[in-house]
Amino acid sequence: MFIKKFASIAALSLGAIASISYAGSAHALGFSYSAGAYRDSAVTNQGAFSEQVNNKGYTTLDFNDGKVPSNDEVKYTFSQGTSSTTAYSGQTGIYNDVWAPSGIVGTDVNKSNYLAVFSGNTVTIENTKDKVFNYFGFDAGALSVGNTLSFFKGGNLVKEWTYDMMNKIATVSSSQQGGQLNGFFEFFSEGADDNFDKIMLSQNDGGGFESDNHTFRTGTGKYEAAKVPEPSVALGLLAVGGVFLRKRKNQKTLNLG
Ligand SMILES: [Ca+2]
Ligand SMILES: [Ca+2]
Repeated sequence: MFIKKFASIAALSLGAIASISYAGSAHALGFSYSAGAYRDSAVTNQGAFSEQVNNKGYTTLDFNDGKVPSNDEVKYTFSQGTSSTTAYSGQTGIYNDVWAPSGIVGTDVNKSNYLAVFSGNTVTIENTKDKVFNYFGFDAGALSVGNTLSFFKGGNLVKEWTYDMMNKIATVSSSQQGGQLNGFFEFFSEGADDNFDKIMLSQNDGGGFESDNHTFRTGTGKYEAAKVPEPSVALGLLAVGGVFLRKRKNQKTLNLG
């Protein structure tokens, strides 16, 4: 119990450090890490999702149909013009294999299709409405040296994240991936300066850059998360409900007695 509590406090502290250390630059695109959430608590084999996945105003693309995603808000392009639907070593594409980003614990193996990017083929994600995003979250996993995530606005680089930045705070280790780390990474604008209209996923080394469950929010200026009840508040309400139930039960016993 103590160890568990300590581990969660340590994870929280690391998250806080990550947010603070990147907040000093001119374009302070915020950054946070968590193990992620499930879209449906009964389905744990689709990777981790944003806490916001079921909230209005967010778009989540899960790659599950195996096709290159496109909708009226987001467009994906591959620099080589093509992508593979078959998983074999070193292929950029959309498919499933053991390197799929895991769920919120390493033993929740992701059996769904995901996006794999290898050296020589970059994936570009653009806002199709000529608007900007102020939030992007994704399940990244089996993190490898060379994983690079770049955010742009009007062709100018806003911020770049590298393997080193992501891997040092990730905590979800997958044994089927030889202990490589996974997790849900979120990037959010602090103001108009760091809104972004383009994201590039590239890989600058031998391994792959695997990700799943990309969540976007189109919006200008500072990112404001959708209001969801804090887990502690929900637990508090449950506890209060429990007290009332017990009181009523006691009352009933007394009356009967
Ligand atoms: Ca998927
Ligand atoms: Ca990898």
